[in-house]
Amino acid sequence: MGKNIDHDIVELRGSSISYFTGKMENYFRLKGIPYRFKSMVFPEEEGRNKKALGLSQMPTVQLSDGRWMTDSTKMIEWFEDEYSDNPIVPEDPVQAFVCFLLEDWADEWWWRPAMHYRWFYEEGAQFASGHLAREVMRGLHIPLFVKRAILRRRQRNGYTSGDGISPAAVAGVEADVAALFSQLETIFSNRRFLLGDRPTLADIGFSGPFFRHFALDPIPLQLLRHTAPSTLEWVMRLWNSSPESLQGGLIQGVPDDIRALLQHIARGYLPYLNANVEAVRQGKLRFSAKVGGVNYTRARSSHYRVWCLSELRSRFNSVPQDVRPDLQTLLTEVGIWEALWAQGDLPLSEGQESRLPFWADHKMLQVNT
Ligand SMILES: N[C@@H](CCC(=O)N[C@@H](CS)C(=O)NCC(=O)O)C(=O)O
Repeated sequence: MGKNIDHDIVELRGSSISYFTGKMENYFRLKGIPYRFKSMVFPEEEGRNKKALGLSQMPTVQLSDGRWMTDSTKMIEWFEDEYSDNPIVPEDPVQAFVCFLLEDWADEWWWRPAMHYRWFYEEGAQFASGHLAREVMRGLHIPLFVKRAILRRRQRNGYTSGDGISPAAVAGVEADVAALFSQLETIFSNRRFLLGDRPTLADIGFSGPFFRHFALDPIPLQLLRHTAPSTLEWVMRLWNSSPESLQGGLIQGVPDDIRALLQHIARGYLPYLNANVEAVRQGKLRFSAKVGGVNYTRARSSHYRVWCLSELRSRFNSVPQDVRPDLQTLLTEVGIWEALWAQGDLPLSEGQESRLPFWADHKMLQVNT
């Protein structure tokens, strides 16, 4: 298997209902990388995470030589290099770029609606607070109902109502999710995976919002059953995949149903990324912006997501010269090109995130509460 010499088992720490932990599990299963899952327990592990990685977030991976890693995107990139058989990034550089874009969108845009469905609705909050209180807060000796209350408040303040989803934005956020479900349903009614008969990085990216949120939390799961059953099947098809699944073929080029997803990115995620850049440039901890027709109020600004935009730009710049004009045409047609470069120089700190996956400079969301 590629460069890896001893195939030692890796340890994955996180929560059994966490977005990015689920994404890593889908990846490890697909690639046949042996891993052992362990629940992260707070507050014990927080100090160690900060010391080893610069911050404490889920999941972390510990290699058999003792090194700690974080950030699902950069961890996957690292493992792809180590386990180079059956790569999950397509060979076609245009499709590869589309995969990086879809993965980033899945990670950074769908996170908030996923948290919304989990924590805004009583059914979701009951389930998730009970589960997390017992799983990751089991070391804390306070009553269960107090743990649950702490969790609800923390998650709502940090990720839903406290991250831009005022009551007036709820309908718009949910309509955005419904539009995604409908677009994916069109794709999965025709194909097994996003780009054909085998999973790619784009499918792994979308396992983040789907596997441990939309297809697990009571309200979105009900929506999926009734409005997007083929998408629900895809969630489990991906989970049930193995290295053999990576033998299937891919479609040619970028078909209309994938272009529709790119247009969706152009409507919401890119305007949001640019508004976030502006806020970080001005040193604002929070910002309000209307994107995709939805008014987000007092959303948290994120240094990490400035770096996400710069990563997308670097990805474009590393596409072979002869392919760039075609990719630029595609991105222009779907409305992404201009937005990708609209902000000029980005407000990044020196070498920001350059040590990932072994050291992180910024948490996904800036801590400011
Ligand atoms: N970009 C990171 C994001 C990881 C992340 O945000 N994880 C969430 C849980 S799924 C977390 O730990 N958030 C920090 C917190 O809630 O304190 C990745 O890809 O791994």
